[in-house]
Amino acid sequence: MALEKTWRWFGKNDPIKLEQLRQFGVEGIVTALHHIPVGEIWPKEEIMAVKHEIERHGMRWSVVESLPVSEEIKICSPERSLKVDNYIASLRNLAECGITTVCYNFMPVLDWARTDLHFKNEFGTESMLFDYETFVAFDVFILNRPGASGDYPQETVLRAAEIYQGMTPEESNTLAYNIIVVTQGFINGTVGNVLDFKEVFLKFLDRYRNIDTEILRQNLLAFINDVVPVAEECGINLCIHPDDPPFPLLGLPRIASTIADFEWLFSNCTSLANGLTFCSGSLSVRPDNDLLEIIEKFSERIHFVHLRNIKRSSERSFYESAHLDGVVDMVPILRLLLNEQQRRRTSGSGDPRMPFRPDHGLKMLDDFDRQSNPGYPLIGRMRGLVEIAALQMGIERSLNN
Ligand code: DNO
Repeated sequence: MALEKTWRWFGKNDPIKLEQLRQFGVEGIVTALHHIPVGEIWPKEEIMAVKHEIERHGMRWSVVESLPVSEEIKICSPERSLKVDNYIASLRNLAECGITTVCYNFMPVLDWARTDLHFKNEFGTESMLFDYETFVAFDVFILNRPGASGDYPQETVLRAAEIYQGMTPEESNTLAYNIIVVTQGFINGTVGNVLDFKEVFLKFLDRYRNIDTEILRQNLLAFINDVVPVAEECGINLCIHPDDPPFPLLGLPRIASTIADFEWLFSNCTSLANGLTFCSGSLSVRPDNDLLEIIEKFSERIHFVHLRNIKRSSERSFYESAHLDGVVDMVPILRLLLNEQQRRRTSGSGDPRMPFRPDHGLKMLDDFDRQSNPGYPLIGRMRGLVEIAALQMGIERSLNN
């Protein structure tokens, strides 16, 4: 027994090719129809084309990551109902094609954030870093978001000012471009690769002017109430991805960061089709998130697993580390997940595949010679996949002996 070994693949343009993946044991693919603009319907023929391509290489399309939720749904604008209808149509199409695990997130505007995409680790590897004060420098001094400095304690703003003063104009432009365009672009970012990306971004942020935590929660719940009954009817498991990082940024609310957030979401809609993507890397950034408690509380609704590790550099700052080396102890996490898989197998209730993917990876060895999306190198992720697979086997054997 083991969690299904999956791999995020970005489609035909991904420099890492499907034919390479079976070589090191990948069983399932995690992907999306990246070429379809957010909010439009995913047609069945296009889903089938990708599915066949994956199957031709001896794997299965295990998980959709992500079927993105349009900003119109998150802010509940007048186009909301059209976007929800489209979302539902895509879900039905996916189900008809036999793809039944769908990950999404409900983060306003930015899907995830890092301030350094080339952080040098010891021994010559590279990963991504999020430095809170540098992010504040971006928000307050580079983006010049109106009212931004009032969203942070004064000492944080002062420290951010020092950081900003130490940057060249080129460095500050790269920081903004990385946050708004580079880290978002390959996963269907909100702001395209346009010259005035900062202005466009500010406009998107401004649409949340009157949206606080409570309103965003109500908008999420309205979305869940619309789509979960359909998902349930057609056998789809939806799974929300936690906020990354799991605290408010840019004056925007965050509602999928803590155990309390998930308790709220799952108690307001108890269907198991209303599920969770357990992401160890995102959740562990907050020391007050007890990852084992999260698994234990929500185990039957964990439909997808992201395994990744971090090291904290200060209170809200962290960098990504090797999968088995960091604040996340993978051993008890895997033990609980394997227990849940066993429960599903013996009880016959719930999908027993429990797909996991090595989320992100260190850039290492000839990853430096190969183009890849930030966080998604070949060798570093392969190392994570293999380490986690081997660890599971060890846990499994020790449990059974
Ligand atoms: C980045 C990812 C995110 C994640 C989405 C899920 O590498 O962790 O893009 O896939 O937030 O909806």
